[in-house]
Amino acid sequence: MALAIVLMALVAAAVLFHFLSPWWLTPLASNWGQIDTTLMITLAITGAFFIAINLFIAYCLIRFRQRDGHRAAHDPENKKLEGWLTGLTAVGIIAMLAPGLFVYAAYIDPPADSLVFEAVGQQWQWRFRFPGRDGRLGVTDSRFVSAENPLGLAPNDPRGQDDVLILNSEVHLPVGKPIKVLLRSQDVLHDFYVPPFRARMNLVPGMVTHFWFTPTRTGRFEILCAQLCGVGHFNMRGYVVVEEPAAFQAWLGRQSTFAHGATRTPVAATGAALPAQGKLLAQSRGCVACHSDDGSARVGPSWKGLYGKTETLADGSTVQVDPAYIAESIRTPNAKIVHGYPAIMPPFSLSDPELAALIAYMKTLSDKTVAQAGTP
Ligand SMILES: [Cu+2]
Repeated sequence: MALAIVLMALVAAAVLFHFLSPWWLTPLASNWGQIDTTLMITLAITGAFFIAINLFIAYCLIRFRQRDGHRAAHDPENKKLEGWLTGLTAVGIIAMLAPGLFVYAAYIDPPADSLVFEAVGQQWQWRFRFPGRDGRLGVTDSRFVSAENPLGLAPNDPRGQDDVLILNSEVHLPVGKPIKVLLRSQDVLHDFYVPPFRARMNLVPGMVTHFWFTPTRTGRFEILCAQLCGVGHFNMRGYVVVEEPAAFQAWLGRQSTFAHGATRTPVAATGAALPAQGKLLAQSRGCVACHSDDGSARVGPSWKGLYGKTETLADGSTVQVDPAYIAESIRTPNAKIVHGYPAIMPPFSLSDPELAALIAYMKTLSDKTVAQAGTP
């Protein structure tokens, strides 16, 4: 009897929580109201079954409870009941799956006049690319990926020369226009997810995936990586700024093309002082996911007081943290492993100016200096 009451209370609490909870879908900011509808259909069907099954168990616990002189009878075959249960389950599953098939078919079938852009994921950052005036994206290949060419554009492809590269994690899009998103990963499985758009898609190494949506509201929306892609996964974030088409065109016009040297994170273009550029870089490239600037413990050594310090390595030897060591640790992290830390950092391809900015930033976090002249 007590168990039956607990079950009924559980059902009542779940239903109340559903209707009273403040944690509900964020307001829709794209054309994909259909995705909300399919979610609601699934929730209604699973919710109805959840209520029915729990109340049925509660009923049985009361109706068939143990009483003197009353024994339960084994009823191994009931063709009629089996028919009903099988039929009902089949109808419920078809009703949950079929709408999703139609919506998914539409989701990956962009209108012909869509604006195309590419989002590229890499542990643990987002970068973007738009076609230039020719309206076509240039060919890419992982063979061409380097510090100077982080998106791996084919250097000699004429279609790629005017491609607009956004080498930080904020991209702008025009409101009210269908947008086709091409997705590429430089390393492992990632997932481009903007919750208010109800839109997400995996980035699969070795292939280009796509979907489309039309932003219906202006605003700034967060991009999340929705596949566990390593220790910095939680920090793999970006932003989509949806704005009026004129403002979007003006923004796009201010970005650099592949041919015009838009090959690096444009921190230098901000005109900020070198340490400030380094700090921006550490945030945009995801370094801060594993390295704190206040001495607190994270996955990797903190940068507080690191510059100029003598580190003990896993093999017991020591090394002074100077510019050469920092450069090596970023470009080939497994060359020297600091004692007590796992060898999990992926190599980062930073250019020399970026490295200089990062080291300038690290210097501000330490009161130590390096004796020998070795500043790059
Ligand atoms: Cu990711």
